Amino acid sequence: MSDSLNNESKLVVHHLNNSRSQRILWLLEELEVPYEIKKYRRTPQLRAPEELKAVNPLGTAPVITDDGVNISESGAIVEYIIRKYGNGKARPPTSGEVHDLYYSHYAEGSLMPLVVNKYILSIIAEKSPFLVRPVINMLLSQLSSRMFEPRMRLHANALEEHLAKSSTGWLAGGDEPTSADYMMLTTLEMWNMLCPEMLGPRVQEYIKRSHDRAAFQKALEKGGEYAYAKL
Ligand SMILES: N[C@@H](CCC(=O)N[C@@H](CS)C(=O)NCC(=O)O)C(=O)O
Repeated sequence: MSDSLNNESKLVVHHLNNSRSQRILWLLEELEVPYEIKKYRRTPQLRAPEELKAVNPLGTAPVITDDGVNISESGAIVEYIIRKYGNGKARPPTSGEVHDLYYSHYAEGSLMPLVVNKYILSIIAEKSPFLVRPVINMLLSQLSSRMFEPRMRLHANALEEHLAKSSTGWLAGGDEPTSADYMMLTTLEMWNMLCPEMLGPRVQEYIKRSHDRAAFQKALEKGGEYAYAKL
């Protein structure tokens, strides 16, 4: 978080194509909070452009600017927006408060690193020099099947079991998505793009349920390029 001289009155979302900032657009659409989007495009190396460093020294998205202050880290942004603009919405039922807290942190804390590491393994194989590719592929495939896949299976089973207990299909068991869902959807979308066969039917339905929401579709329309969902 950093101070800035931005005096715009409307909340600004610094949005990077094909990125986690899509979850912030979805949240703002659900809450019907007025906002502006400042769009940034990934470089050919898939990095965020340098100018994002003007609002976040780490140069990553999402970032929002509200009341002249820049806030980064999607978990912090989701919590900030719900507290300040939620107006009673996106609140879990009392019985789901602990789940809401858990999944809000688990999404970036435990699950995303696993998904990102699996993704990195897949691109190392693709980008390695042609002659050594078969050897690298073999090593990476062993690493993946011994280290990553058993762990991902544990996560996939735990998620299926949790969703089986939710009568509404949302992670905190309320009638509407809460912080847990805004945080988890993006992580699950990325996993689903990488190896959908590892995700169970309840998680697949969960992704579809989220994508079918009018607010999600509106956010998709406004945000532009997003490889993880269809308009
Ligand atoms: N844990 C951070 C992760 C931020 C992050 O890594 N964002 C990615 C987009 S999904 C990014 O900006 N990557 C571009 C880069 O690192 O150059 C969050 O949830 O906000």
